[in-house]
Amino acid sequence: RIVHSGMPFAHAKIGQFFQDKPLLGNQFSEDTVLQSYLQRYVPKEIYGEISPDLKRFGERVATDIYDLHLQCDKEIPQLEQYDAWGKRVDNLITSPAWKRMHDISAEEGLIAIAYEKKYGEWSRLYQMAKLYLYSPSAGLYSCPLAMTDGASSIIETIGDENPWMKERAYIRLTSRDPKKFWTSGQWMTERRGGSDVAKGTETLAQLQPDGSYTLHGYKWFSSATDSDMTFTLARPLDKNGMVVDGTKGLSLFYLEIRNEDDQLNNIQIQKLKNKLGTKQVPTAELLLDGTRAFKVSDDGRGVASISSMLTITRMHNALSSASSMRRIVNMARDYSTRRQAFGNVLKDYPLHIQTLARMEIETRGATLFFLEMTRLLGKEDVKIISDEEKELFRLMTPVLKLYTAKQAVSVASEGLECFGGQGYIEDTGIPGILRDAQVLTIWEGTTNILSLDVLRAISKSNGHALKTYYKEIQNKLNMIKDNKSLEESGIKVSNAADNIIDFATKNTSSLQFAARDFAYSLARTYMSALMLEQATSSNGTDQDIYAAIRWCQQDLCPVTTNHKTESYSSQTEDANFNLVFDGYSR
Ligand code: UCC
Ligand code: FAD
Repeated sequence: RIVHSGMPFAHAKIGQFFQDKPLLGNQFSEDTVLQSYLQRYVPKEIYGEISPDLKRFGERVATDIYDLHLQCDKEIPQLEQYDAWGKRVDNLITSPAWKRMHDISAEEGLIAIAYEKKYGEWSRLYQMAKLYLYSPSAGLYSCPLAMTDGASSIIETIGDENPWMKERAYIRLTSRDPKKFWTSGQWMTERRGGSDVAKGTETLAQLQPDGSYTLHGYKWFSSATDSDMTFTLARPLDKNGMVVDGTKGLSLFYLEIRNEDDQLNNIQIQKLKNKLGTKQVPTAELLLDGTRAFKVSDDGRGVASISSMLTITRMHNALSSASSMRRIVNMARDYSTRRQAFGNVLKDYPLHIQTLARMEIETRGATLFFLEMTRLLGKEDVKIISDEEKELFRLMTPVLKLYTAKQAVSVASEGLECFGGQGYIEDTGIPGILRDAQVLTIWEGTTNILSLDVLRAISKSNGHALKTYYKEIQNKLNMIKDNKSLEESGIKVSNAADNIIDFATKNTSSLQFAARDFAYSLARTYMSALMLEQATSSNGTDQDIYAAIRWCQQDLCPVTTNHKTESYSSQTEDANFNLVFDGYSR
């Protein structure tokens, strides 16, 4: 029996109990995996210089920048197509918070750090670590930043043949001055297709007497349409008005969105997309109606030339996946100390903590994978990467992107449930984490397309990339040799690596059909090795050991497991087809 002193709802009308909201701590100081990895690799004196900045920024992303993030969620972009007098104006209206994110990105050097190269090969890790902290508080400004980083990388690669691009765009894309800082778009997708760009691209490029081109086409998805410039693909018309079909007809073009007089460069913003998530980003359909552009690749080298941008944006995708997992786990962990049910705080229920622990393991795996790839990218940036490391990086970038994106959706969904009904309520900021995670599997290449890209990387290296992969796993396993508690896990990983090679060697004809399971196998096995390496490193903790063992307990090589039941045979293909189309009558 409870004795009431007065009637609780009579006075306050809304009752007396208010649930404490989850609080964010310093996102760098609380991230033991990030700190530990950086300490493991970054030379001491450099770590001593960058860690105070990361710590300061770790606080900002939990305070003033997080407030802006929530504001971006609320004040989504609008398009004013006509003025009151019927004139077409295509005025894109973005929130003050979104604009502030632009300035913060410059001031914090979120692109600049990687290109100033003050810390040599470690500059990239520093930049990506900072972006990882920023991403879940960025109001999706992480999207234009990814493309800006990719554009800077293209200019670095092909800038010597186009020095004007360095003088005009590169210095702005990599600037720390908000007034100068430019962002870039990346327009590849057209109505006919975003995966099959070679067949999908209808945009035509007409050569002009001054050597520039005018573009005529329709770009179906343009994220962050408020950018200053973009790279895009188009088919140059020859003297007879003919174009070359397929990938060999595509060239890479540079264009600026606005002319010197601030008018759109013969671009019409047809509409803003009505999306499931990423609502903060002004994603539009664009009509290019004589847009002035410059060809910056050789004829027919469009896709190959934009691929360095794809590599960078896919790395950003992975950092967003890992960091969104980290964020929801951190929030759910804090909430578990504040929310009571059945007389106890949630953290006292082992079943609830088991749920959080599983999310934590996924997050750790994703974070280590992303950091390791970033370390290789840093070496590539300063041209000290070995051929084998380069091969590994090429092979594993699509694997990293596809696997972490899927993890992010699953962890975000589980994380949302940790808040019960409140997880479903928009103004907590939590549902957005799930909605924004879903896109990570789609843009920058869907799961299947990236699985096929993995096979492209293997065949381009004549299979050598797989040998390098295998060697790398063995190298990492060598480090855990003397550790008894990890012995069993090590054997499992070693067997999984053997099975991967065995499958690839014996089943060349079914590799396409098995591509997704194959990519998952590469991911899980590699992540196992990374987690074991972390666990046995000099700063590995009991938690690292436990996480590694737990990670290795899952099916590391689904391609072998599924091969036993599905066999990736033509019979399975037929059976799948008949199953899916059972009852389909059109
Ligand atoms: O979605 C987009 C922006 C979203 C907003 C930014 C978010 C960033 C994250 C932020 C997080 C918050 S932009 C659209 C992205 N679109 C895609 O990712 C396209 C997906 N489709 C593919 O990836 C396909 O595999 C294609 C388009 C690459 C296939 O093209 P092709 O032309 O049919 O393929 P080919 O003929 O095999 O390749 C043509 C050339 C070859 O070079 P060469 O001729 O030297 O042999 C390939 O080796 O391109 C090379 N290549 C690559 N090189 C193809 N892919 C790659 C690669 N990944 N790396 C290196
Ligand atoms: P499709 O190619 O039609 O694919 C449909 C399905 O078929 C997918 O599941 C795919 O995996 C599968 N599939 C296709 N081919 C195969 C195959 N050979 N084998 C097995 N499965 C296959 N693009 C830009 O260029 N710039 C942008 O700024 C941009 N921003 C975006 C923002 C958002 C919010 C979204 C959602 C998309 C954006 N995109 C952008 C487009 C995005 O990159 C494409 O949607 C994506 O690459 C997929 O292309 P698609 O939509 O044509 O799908």
